[in-house]
This record gives sequence, structure tokens and C-alpha cells, in this order.
Amino acid sequence: MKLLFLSTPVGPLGSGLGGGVELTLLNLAMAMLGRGYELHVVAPAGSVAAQLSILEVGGNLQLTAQTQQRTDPIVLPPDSVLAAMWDLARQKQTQYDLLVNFAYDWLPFYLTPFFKRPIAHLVSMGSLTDAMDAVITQVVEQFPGTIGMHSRAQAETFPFADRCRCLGNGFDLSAYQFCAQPSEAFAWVGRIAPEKGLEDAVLAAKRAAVPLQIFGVIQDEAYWQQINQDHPDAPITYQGFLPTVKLQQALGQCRALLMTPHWLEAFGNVAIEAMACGVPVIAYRRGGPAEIVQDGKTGWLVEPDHIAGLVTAIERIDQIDRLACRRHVEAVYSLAAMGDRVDAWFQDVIHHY
Ligand code: HBI
Repeated sequence: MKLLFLSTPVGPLGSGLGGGVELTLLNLAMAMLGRGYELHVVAPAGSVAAQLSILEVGGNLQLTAQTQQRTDPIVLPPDSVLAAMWDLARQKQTQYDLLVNFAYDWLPFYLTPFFKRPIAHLVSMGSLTDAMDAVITQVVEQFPGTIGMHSRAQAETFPFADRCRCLGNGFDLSAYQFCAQPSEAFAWVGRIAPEKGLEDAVLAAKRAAVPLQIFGVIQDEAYWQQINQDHPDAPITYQGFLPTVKLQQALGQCRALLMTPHWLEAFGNVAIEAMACGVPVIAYRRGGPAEIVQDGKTGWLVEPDHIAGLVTAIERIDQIDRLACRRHVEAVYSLAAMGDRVDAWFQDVIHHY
């Protein structure tokens, strides 16, 4: 079987601009290669990924969907990399058994009926705009079973919640080392952008008087500057955007991961990465993380947007068994477990086409 993965158009693979979907695509590619599939990836120029054959495409990157308003019109920049990626897919489609779309963008869904090969769409975020809801709904109706999601919470933000496939996610756990004895620091990991709510974690760290290490690409510079201006005395250190090997080494040393999303996080890959290192997760009871964190067992769930709740959870973090966090990820979120779920989905899409 031959697969063609089409990546997100918001940034080259490896840049971090694609956020969680970059890691998801790489993990799924490894899982499918490991199961005997042949696989190529179409992605913006500058994409790098070890062991994968990438067809790089030039053109202007797409605007990020989460900065758009619900009623915004569809936007494509001139010389759009997304359009070029899907024209390449059109040209090469007969060489593949299945195309897999990772872009949260209107064009791939709109083009689905124009293609001669089946397309499986892995939707990486919750509902954001009316135009996306409408075009995904069209695909759900015309090609039942071809829409994949990460969590129930994410699916429930769409009008077709019960007609899409919930896949969770999966990680190569051999890349994450368990750490039994942490340092004093807490961690926050993610794209530094308003929807991720970093300021709440900074406030909680200040009130609990614990050091906070921040990891991730600075996607919104003004937002980052504002946090530093508002909290000049906060005990925070920016650790940069690290590749997985380095991220898990630093993250594993932390007492817990704080997840403070202001939007509905579709899944929350970083929660799995933390628990894979034995790091408990303190998260708002919102979106994917609310389904991943087992309250009192692998971390603490907190009333959304309640800083005081975060502080209480920080003070109780030693009640959580770090090994239980690792064991839970091995049981549910391994690459093998996710590979089983995705392989079954792909086979269903191909055979129902
Ligand atoms: N925005 N337009 C657009 N297209 C994407 O594929 C996209 C995005 N914003 C964020 C994003 N993908 C990924 O970070 C998701 O994993 C969240």
C-alpha cells in the first residue's frame, strides 16, 4: 500500500510553526512505515524529517486558522503553497492508494470530490470558523468515515461529532526517558501564542513561588513581550524551541507540566510527552487534556481559567506517582496502539471508497 501524506501549509515540517500536527504527522509516518506501507510526504519547502522522503513545494505559507474570526471568508495568499501542494497531489494521485490530509484548511476538503483517489482527513483542531465547519460537513456527508479527530471533546465542537473517527494520538515512547527524581522547576510547553494561555501559568508560578521553564516557538512576539512586561519579577526562564530529544531531557526533570489553554485544545500532545517522562500534568478541565489527564492519578484537572486552582494543584503535585504517568502512556498512547487505530481507519477508508 502506498500513502501520500499532505502536511500543514502554515510552516515547514520541523519549524514548530505547525505545532502538534508536525509531531503527529512524523509519528504516524513512522508507525505506517513500520507496518510495511510505502509513504511520501508533501510539505512546504524547507521541511526536514529524518527517514522520510519529502516532496518539498514552494509558495507562500497559509495564515494560521486560529487567528481568524468565525465568519471570516476563505483566505489564500497569492502563490499559495497549499494550492501548489494539492496540485502536486492531483498530478501524482494515481501512484497512491490513499491520500492523507493534515491541513486544517478549506481547499483540501473542497477538492476531495475532484480527486480519483480516496482522501482521509486528520482534523487537528476544534471548530474555528463557519467556512471550515461547512466544508468538512460536506466531506462527512459525501465520504462518510473519512474524517479523523484526536478527542471526543474536539469532535463535539463540530455539528457532525458522532460521524467522525476518534483516534487519540501515539508517540514513539523509546524517545522519552522516565525520570524518577525531578528538580524544583515546573514546565510549560507549546506555541507561545494567546490561545495557549501562557500568562496563567506564569501567574500561578509566581503565586506558588516555584520556578517555571518555558519551551516552545515564540509564534506571537508581541504576546510574549507583554507577558514579560506584565510580570518582570516572575520566576520564568525561556528554554527555546527544542527538538524532541532535548525537550524530553529537560521536561523529564520537571515536577509537573502546566497546561493552561484558553481555547479548546483538540488533543494536547505535550501532555503525553510529559507523562512519558514521568511528569504529571496539571491542566484546565477543557478539551483534549481533560480526556488525557486522569485526575489524582496522572495529574490534576483544574477549573478552567482559575489561577487559584493551578496553585492548589502545584502544592499537591507530590501526591502523584510519576511511574503511573509513564505506565498510562504506554498502555494507551504508544505508537503501536495509535498505529493499530490509524491502520484500521485507513483500511476502512480505502475499502469503503
Ligand atoms: N492553520 N490554516 C491553518 N492550517 C493548519 O493546518 C493549521 C493552522 N493552525 C495550527 C495548526 N495547523 C496546527 O498547529 C495544529 O496542530 C493545531
